[in-house]
Amino acid sequence: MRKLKEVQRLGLVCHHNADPDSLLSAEVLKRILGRKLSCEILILAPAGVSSLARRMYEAIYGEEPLVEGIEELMMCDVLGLVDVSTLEQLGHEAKDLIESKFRGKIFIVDHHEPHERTMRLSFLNLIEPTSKATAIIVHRIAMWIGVELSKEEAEALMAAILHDTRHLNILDIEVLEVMKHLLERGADYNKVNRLFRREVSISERIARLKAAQRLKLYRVSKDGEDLLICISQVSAFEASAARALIELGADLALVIGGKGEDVRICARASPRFLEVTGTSLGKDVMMEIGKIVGGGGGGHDLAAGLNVRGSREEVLKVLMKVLEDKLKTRLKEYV
Ligand SMILES: [Mn+2]
Repeated sequence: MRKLKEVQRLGLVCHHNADPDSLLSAEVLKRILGRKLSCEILILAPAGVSSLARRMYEAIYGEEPLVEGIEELMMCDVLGLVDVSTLEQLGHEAKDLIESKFRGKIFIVDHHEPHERTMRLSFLNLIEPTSKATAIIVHRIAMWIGVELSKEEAEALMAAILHDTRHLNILDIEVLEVMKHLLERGADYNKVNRLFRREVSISERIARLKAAQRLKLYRVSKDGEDLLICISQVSAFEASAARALIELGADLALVIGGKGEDVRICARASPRFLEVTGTSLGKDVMMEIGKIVGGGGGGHDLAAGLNVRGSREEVLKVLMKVLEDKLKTRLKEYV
């Protein structure tokens, strides 16, 4: 604190595509230090802020986050790295700048395993790898310097903790104690929890329901295991529709979408599908279809897609053929 008293401009730096733990911890740190220091304090996100963090910030503070980039970083005398463990996480430009101009003018507030190279640049390390979120360390700083958290600050730290602990899936006594204190400070748990939920639009929900209504179901036996395959069609939101069919119980969901001659296939599989068949949707299914019908197809084992110009009927035929070859069985509709 003594060292910070002489600072004119302090920059709190968030990591690349800043998540809620980085952005909201930095914001609360800014506000609590602001009550003890007279310097200007800025939030810097030289490599951007995630949309989730931005949305949460807006819901808690009722305004857009004020974050600055590299130009403002240059103008600071001291930097605090928040939830940042390596300078690589800040992008080239910021990394080079910090290494050349901020030696000994950095402090770190973080819960990742400390990196020698970053620590060599800093005059103060508040690093606690056993803590489940940087927000926990910021909470501790508030207690040390004797600052009372406002309701908004308590909610911001709570959102950060829920994010990093995956809704308290990762838990220890420290998390529970901090959560208890945040509730006592007036944080609304239900409200914070709701911030993680994405509103699904009416058209997306209609697409999901239509996909269920129009689906063709196939039951396939493979090495004594039964697999359920669903094929359906929508005009939009095919990825969301395919995910919905997996949630309904399909092992493999293939949803065809797109307008007119532009045909898109979206495929999703359960981990069980990959286990039983050894078939990767990206490599074995979509790329194969792509070889026959042209177009760009690919993806991962459990999620893949294909874009092609043609007719839905033709693409559907090829799709069935490739699947039958891969699964070494004929697909007959289950009624
Ligand atoms: Mn974190």
